[in-house]
Amino acid sequence: MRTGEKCLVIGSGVSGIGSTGLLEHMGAEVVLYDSDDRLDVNALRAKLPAGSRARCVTGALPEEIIKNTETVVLSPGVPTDIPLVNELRERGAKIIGEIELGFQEEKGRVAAITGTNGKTTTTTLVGEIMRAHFGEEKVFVVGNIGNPYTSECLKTASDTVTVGEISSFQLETVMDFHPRVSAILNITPDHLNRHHTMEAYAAAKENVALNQSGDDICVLNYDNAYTRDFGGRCPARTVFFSSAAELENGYYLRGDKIVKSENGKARELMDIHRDMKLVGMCNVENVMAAIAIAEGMGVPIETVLRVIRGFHAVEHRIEFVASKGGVDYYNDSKGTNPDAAIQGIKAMDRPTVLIGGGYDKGSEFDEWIDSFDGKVQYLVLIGQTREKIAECAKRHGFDESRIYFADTYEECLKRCSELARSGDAVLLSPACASWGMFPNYEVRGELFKSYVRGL
Ligand code: UMA
Repeated sequence: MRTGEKCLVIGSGVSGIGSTGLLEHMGAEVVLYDSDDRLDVNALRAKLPAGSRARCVTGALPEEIIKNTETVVLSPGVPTDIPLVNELRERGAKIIGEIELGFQEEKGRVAAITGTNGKTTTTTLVGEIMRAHFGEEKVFVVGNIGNPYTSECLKTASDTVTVGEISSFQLETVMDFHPRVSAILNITPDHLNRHHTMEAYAAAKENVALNQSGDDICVLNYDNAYTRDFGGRCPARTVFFSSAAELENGYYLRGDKIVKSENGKARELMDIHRDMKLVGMCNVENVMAAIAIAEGMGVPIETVLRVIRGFHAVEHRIEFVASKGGVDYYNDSKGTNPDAAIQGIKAMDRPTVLIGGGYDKGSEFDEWIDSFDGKVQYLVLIGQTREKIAECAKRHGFDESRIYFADTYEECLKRCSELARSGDAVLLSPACASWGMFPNYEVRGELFKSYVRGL
């Protein structure tokens, strides 16, 4: 970054605030812009560090800024193909994302985790393992998990480790981003209204390994067609994990045991019931990926296994909330797409009242409904997608009289508590994003939990 370089940051959420602060530190002249004209410029300024000289603009972007901008830093939620970004690109501005900007100041080693589902659990677990080995103050956990990279990268040093949860939105705009170890946990349909095609979505995910070489490691899921196929093209040394196949080399599930195989010689590492507090096959896969990533980063296996033994579920991911009148309530607000929600329903081992619906990302719900497997007794639907889900459920033979609509989460919970019998589970696993009703899935999950506790 040149001193005085004219930079435009688009989006004034946490990523935009982090990017603006970092760019100013790098000596750039910054405009922080948000297209939402309801936002107050003074409120934006108040979010910036004291002494910031960034110009804040909301609503329409003046022509003189568009003309003078040399570098644009996009927040993850800003699509790369909107007219404004296209115009800036055509006029010769360099377009990067917030992760790329953060990486420009990275001085240590990076482990980057992407995938449609399991990112947050795996990233959190890998972060804990790294802290146990390298020390609390030597590890930074950043990215889609909610902590912008640009807010942490200046603290990195040659002996620190950054663990990043990196979304497809963030990977669309990387250029030099180069993790020592990367991982693609799985690729299934999601965010198609943003990426338009599965090919474009998968290509964005594959960018995590864009700058890796044979000296680096890419951890991939052998059971997922997209990631297995990528193994053949990936520039890094690939390490596979599998919950379904025995591998000559890699990590796999044999009965109840996770084993590590080297040239066909398998060594037992742990028992998934005795040594894991996490539930569900998705979490067995996350744990295998975390072991592969941590070993790839040089952590001794004893430390890895010790941390896994003590590790509990991440908030909002198949999280047990409370038992009320013999009914167990689970919060899986992080089930923001059908595939994630399939993992949620698979983890239930009893009759379940399922809460679904939310923002319409253009997903199809057929596979999710097929995965109900007779377990779902009632569907309580809410949000923009509720009719679409109800229609799909009926097409798949789900009894119409067992489908209910609700307008608010309060009403939803009331209905669930009436429908569930002692011994049942109530599961919030909506298969949809929370946007439109909530700013993010965390707020949705918190609200659900507060209503459950109040029952
Ligand atoms: N905006 C514009 N122009 C646009 C679009 C948006 O100005 O064309 C503005 C909005 O008005 C808003 C701001 O951009 O004020 C929001 O920016 P943002 O959506 O990038 O949100 P941030 O607060 O910066 O949060 C982002 C990630 N959000 C998204 O990817 C949508 C957070 O992931 C992430 O935790 C954070 O950066 C830190 O890295 C959330 C998410 O939902 C959790 N991720 C998706 C997912 O997990 O499925 C990918």
